[in-house]
Amino acid sequence: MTQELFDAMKQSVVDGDEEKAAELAQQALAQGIDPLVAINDGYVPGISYVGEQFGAGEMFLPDLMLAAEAMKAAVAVLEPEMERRGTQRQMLGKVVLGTVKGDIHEIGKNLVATMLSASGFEVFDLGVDVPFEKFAQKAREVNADIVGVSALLTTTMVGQKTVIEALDDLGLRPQVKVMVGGAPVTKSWAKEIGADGFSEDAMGAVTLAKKLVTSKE
Ligand code: B1M
Repeated sequence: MTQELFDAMKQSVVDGDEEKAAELAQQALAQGIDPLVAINDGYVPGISYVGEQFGAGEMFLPDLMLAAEAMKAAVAVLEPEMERRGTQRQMLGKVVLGTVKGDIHEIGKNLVATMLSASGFEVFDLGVDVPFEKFAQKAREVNADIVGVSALLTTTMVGQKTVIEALDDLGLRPQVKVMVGGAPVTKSWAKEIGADGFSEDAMGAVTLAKKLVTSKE
């Protein structure tokens, strides 16, 4: 039964059907399904499939855009419940987060923001296509504990290194920790650029952020 729902979720993203995607998200909530499980087991397989087809030249940019809109519509329905589940919490730290300059992929970054915020972090989400220095300026302004930089393109992930340099320029390292993520980002890349950590997904980002603030104490 649940698998049928997950299959329909995947299909709604593949079809780029915003309305259906949102309706299925409502159904998942009504059935008491954990919203993050619905995202990971229902919608992510859909967007991953579309990404593969796009990479193989079988689907095109408009398909990718429609799929992304459907996925966003579903996440928008699930987000309040994700936040609600994180209500009994203490403030763990401040995170400045964004997708690096030249890159407009926001779905994964938004999920990371939601999960961090639901887990007790105060998140300053700078959005997408964020200039390198803006991460550093915001970190100084809000006295951030962590700066999180997302990148989905092999051409933009080098910008993660530039953000670290911008933090260095303002004398904010190593006090302000840096975590990086996004589909092409690896542990060895994080190490190479001097980041404090990398995570493959939104839950991992929460675990990592908790570790990073603890290491500061
Ligand atoms: Co783009 N795109 N895209 N795209 N797109 C990819 C990334 C691509 C792999 C598709 C492919 O070719 N197979 C490819 C990149 C190739 C490469 O560089 N290696 C690609 C390309 C080429 C492009 C364009 C250049 C296409 C073109 O115009 N010719 C263009 C670039 C635009 C730009 O940014 N300048 C482009 C545009 C777009 C859309 C606008 C159409 C749309 C984004 C819409 C939006 O975000 N509002 C889009 C989409 C949807 C994708 C795919 C299909 C899906 C991305 C996504 O949302 N995944 C993607 C293929 C793929 O990844 N399978 C693709 C779901 C999301 C939940 O996962 O974002 O990985 P993800 O986030 C995860 C983790 O990575 C991690 O946690 C998240 C949650 O689990 N994570 C972090 C992410 N950030 C983190 C930060 C952290 C920690 C963890 O700490 C700070």
